[in-house]
Amino acid sequence: QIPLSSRSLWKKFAVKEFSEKSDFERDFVHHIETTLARSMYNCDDLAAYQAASNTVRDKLIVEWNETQQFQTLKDPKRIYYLSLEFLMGRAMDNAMLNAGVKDLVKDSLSELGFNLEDILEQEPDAALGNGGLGRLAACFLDSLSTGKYPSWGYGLRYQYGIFAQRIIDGYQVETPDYWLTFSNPWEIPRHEIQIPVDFYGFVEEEFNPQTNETKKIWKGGERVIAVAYDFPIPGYSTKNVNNLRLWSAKPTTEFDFSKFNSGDYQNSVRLQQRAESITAVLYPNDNFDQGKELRLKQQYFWVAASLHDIVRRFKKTKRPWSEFPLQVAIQLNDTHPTLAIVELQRIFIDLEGFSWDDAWEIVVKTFGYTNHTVMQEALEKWPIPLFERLLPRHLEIIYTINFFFLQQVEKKFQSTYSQKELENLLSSVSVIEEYYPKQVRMANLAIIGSHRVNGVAELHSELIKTTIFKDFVKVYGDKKFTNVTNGVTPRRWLREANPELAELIASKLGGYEYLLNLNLLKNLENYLDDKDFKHKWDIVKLNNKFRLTKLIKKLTGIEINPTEYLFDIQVKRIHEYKRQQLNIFGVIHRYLWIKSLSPKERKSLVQPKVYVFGGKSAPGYYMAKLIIKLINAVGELVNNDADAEGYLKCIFVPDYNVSKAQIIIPASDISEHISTAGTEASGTSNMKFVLNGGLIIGTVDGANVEITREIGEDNIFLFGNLAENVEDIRHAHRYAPHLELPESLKQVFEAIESGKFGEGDEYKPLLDSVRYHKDYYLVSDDFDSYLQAQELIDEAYKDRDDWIQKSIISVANMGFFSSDRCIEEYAEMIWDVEPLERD
Ligand code: GP0
Repeated sequence: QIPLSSRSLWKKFAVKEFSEKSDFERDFVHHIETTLARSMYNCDDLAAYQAASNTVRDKLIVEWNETQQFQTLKDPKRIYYLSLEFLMGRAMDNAMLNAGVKDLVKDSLSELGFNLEDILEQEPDAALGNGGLGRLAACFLDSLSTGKYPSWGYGLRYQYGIFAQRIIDGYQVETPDYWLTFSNPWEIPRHEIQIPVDFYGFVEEEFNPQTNETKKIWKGGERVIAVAYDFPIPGYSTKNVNNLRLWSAKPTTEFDFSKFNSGDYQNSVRLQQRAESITAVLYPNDNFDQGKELRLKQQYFWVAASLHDIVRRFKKTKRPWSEFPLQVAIQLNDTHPTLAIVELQRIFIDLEGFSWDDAWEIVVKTFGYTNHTVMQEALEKWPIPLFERLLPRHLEIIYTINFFFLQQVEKKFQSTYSQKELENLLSSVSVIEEYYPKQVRMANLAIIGSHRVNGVAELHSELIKTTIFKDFVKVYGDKKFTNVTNGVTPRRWLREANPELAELIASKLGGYEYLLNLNLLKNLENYLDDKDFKHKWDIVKLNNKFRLTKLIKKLTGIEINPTEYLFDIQVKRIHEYKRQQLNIFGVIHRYLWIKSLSPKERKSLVQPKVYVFGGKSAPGYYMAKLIIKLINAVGELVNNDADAEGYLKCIFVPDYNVSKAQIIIPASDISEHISTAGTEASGTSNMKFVLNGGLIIGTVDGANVEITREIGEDNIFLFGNLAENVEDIRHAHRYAPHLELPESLKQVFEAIESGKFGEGDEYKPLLDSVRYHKDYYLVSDDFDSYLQAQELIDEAYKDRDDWIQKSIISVANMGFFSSDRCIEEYAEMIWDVEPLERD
């Protein structure tokens, strides 16, 4: 506590944010000369980036401090968003735009001899996520800050984010993404916030003679320290700056000599170093559970530190425990943080002395769980032996949770169900899977421990109720299950990614207010007959194509003249269910067709197209890697074939990430969202593409359904079997001796096997998965329908005026897909929190 007499001095010297060019320039030079110990004679773009970002960061931190102080004073209910992934991308441009100082910084830097756009290129992506799930978390943080919701994100500060992808001879090669080489101005290390986290050990019973009760006490065997790193999250057009707290694992400083009594110094150092490995690397799997011990360690480490922090913050307010769920809402982003349910119950009963029932009531009111997939292979399960070794006390608590839950189920159904039916129900909803080995089912635990479960698009939320979680609907009724359709932040995905389009829109809508109320886009429909506007709309798209072709040239050496081509783009993680194989088979089909035409026919029949692919495969996902190889091999042939010159290009953009997405997405005429119906929970890039004036070809899946409803079915190219028929078709495949392929696909397979794309045999597993292995993803069933939709696209693109019209109508009706709307829905239906206006 600073004595009152000193405070005026503090106030006098309180940091003021820069608000004029000269302030920025002064602070910039200050950072160059002190923070970086450089000078004007020794200042490259990297140094300039660091000084500029430190200057912008200073501004953020002033507001961040005030926001946090204000929230501490008001003590509102807070939202805690627990996510193992935050796919943030770059921070600098976003921070300037949100604070409204980009022009000022640009001019200042130019006066100082630098070009802002070059400086921004110096920043590495913060790529602490795999794909949709992690990027959704990042969009949510932006909307939480913008909407002034008191909220914290909690995650892990991996030293290595998602690997960088290189393409060598057509194959994906992974290289480590050490993103912290240069000090990171966007994080504030809180070395003083150190939270001990224990693992292993055993459970002891302690008898209390006063109460005559025995208490269970967990004595952990290995201790690791969680150190906090804080990332300020600025809102748009507000001084509200929330916090993202990421934990980093450090060794304890207390040295347990008893463990190392042999005097083996080298080994004891090695043991200490092991602590750091917990937060070393992000697991590079998307929609897939690998079940590795280190991953479970990551999960507990993160959950334990975060809950400790949350409980400590609550205790400081001196409120009664019964108010905990009135002050704290914790959202579980997928099942990864499900241990939080168990940890909170443990804190209440083992450490705070609650009764089981009192504790459990609070726990369930506190948590909400978001499901992101119905894919079986993504559902997390942990083998009991592993669990028991790593977290013995937590396993006991899980058993007790399960015991009371199953008892309740039994009571509810014993009079109406037969013995057999009851047994089936119990074994399906049980947290424990009674198989070899026995496993803990994290989704079941998450459902039982949360007051609300949500899917991420309407179709998906219906599917979870009728498939993977249908037995829980029997137990709870369907009120516990709800939908919050995903969204994206228009600040990053329109204004930052597509400044020209954002500005054109602003010129018609009277400013940038629409970035805060995306439904205002609707007014664009007033300009459907405005020739000048439509022309400008077209030019913006062309300019964005130029931007993309420049990037393609830089990354692949391939030159493309954007004025000639329709741009067809599929960028997302490579996955059989997302069906990049369907797309590349379609490209091959088109290539064969072009080859079969005379030059004259080509000229009159072929719509020139460039197909752009991008995305990473999990390092161990053989089939996905084969798809990448095929795409690159097709590109190699097609891009060098004189017959196809001017008609067809096929590009694989290496190392797809957030900052590349910001260049790729605004350039599309068509983007592909073609997952087997019922498999893609939502998809979010579909929203980004349409928001940027691209049309889409897609299946009736995920959020495509709602996009269609909003923009109208004339403005989207749908194809393929419906989700409701997929199971029957799969069933038929299972019992067919071999699949009858459509003629079109047969030709494609023959071309592949003939060795056109290198060794024909190489792709056998990919072709066989369709031909002989039951075509689980319905590639053969949807292929002709897909080709037809592509033909419709070619046809529609000929009427350019109508195409532009479709594009404008689509953008005008995308208001619903702002992540601001998602956050409002969560706030109202799940969290029961209100924004807190800073006065
Ligand atoms: C779902 F289960 N998603 C998972 C996962 O492990 N990783 C992941 O990114 C995605 C879904 O596939 C999605 O449909 C969805 O939109 C996103 O989570 C956010 O809900 C793809 O974008």
